[in-house]
Amino acid sequence: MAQLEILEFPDTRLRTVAKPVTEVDDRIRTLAADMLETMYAAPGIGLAASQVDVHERVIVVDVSEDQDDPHVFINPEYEKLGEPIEYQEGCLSVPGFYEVVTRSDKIKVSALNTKGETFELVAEGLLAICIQHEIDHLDGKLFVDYLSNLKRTRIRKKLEKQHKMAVS
Ligand code: QAP
Ligand code: CO
Repeated sequence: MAQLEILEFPDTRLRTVAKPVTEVDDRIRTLAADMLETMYAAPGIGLAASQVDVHERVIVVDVSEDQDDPHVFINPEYEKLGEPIEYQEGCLSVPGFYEVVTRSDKIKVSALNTKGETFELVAEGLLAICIQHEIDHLDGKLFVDYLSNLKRTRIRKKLEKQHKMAVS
């Protein structure tokens, strides 16, 4: 197991559209395990492969209180079932910033598990929100894209300044 480095906004690599996984093999299982380790260490509730500079369609999520309910979704797709809900989101790639985003409060997800089997899951509440946030990453999209240009620019400038401070 290994902890992976997380890319931070406005890194343009976060804009890469991830490719479908063609075979769920040990390489993908190791990636998922390393992503879970990285997410738990942060700590966070969700992480997409895009955030660790691997542009393949894998996400991990655990919204449980005790961080003991890991979910891995490979090639995930979803259908909206519920009502729009507003929730204050954060992101490991946008550290220190939290803003309200509107998403569906219920979704039906289909994906492959780490054995390469197809499964379906109806997710509600925070789990549904988090899965939608992570699938956005696979499409090169970040929660800051839903904010006003003014808010997004402010966040970008603050993070760019921090990144400059960190290397100098
Ligand atoms: C996505 O985000 C999410 O700013 C997962 O300093 C979050 O795990 C979906 C984190 C909220 C829905 C609702 C953020 C950790 C973790 C930070 C995360 C930070 C340290 C974010
Ligand atoms: Co995120």
